[in-house]
Amino acid sequence: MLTRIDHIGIACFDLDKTVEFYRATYGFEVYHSEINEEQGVREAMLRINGTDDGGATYLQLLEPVREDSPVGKWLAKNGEGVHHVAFGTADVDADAADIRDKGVRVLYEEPRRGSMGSRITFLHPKDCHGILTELVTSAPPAPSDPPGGHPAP
Ligand code: CMX
Ligand code: CO
Repeated sequence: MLTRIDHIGIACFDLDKTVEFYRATYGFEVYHSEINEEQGVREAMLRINGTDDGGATYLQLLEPVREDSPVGKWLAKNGEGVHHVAFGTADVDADAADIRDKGVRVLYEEPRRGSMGSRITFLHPKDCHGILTELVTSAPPAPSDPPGGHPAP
């Protein structure tokens, strides 16, 4: 069951400048950052709020590390903006299977590694009314994690 908006993925040309915009304009700080080579992105997660399923909602700022990556190709075509919407679930495998049975293309056979050790998959935007849609199961929280159920930065 999808229980929250986990994050909104936002494509940008310059991650550092975009992070600074969100900090200076709204006061949002970077909660976590990493390079995900497989996805071809350098990313910063800005934690916006906790959610009543024990998780949280983030903005995921994405800078491509390769021009031929999904975000690199999308930026070249569209410029900066909202790239995808991600829903959180306790069981990405079950939800992806259910959604595949409904005839929506799920892009990965098995979920892959996403931000902060999560497991992620994507639904094809052409089957989702133009929205590239991600499904996310967060990594289980470590005992030392702060409230919100996510690994510390
Ligand atoms: N949102 C909406 N539509 C999109 C889109 C997006 N983000 N990306 C591509 N499309 C559309 C294109 O506009 C194009 O439409 P038209 O045929 O009408 O022009 C069509 O989909 C095909 O686009 P493309 O540029 O040829 O791109 P590909 O088919 O090579 O790839 C996709 C599209 C969705 C398969 C690819 O982007 C993908 O695998 N995405 C999942 C992985 C990903 O996005 N990783 C980065 C984020 C990582 C993270 O969140 O952690
Ligand atoms: Co994402």
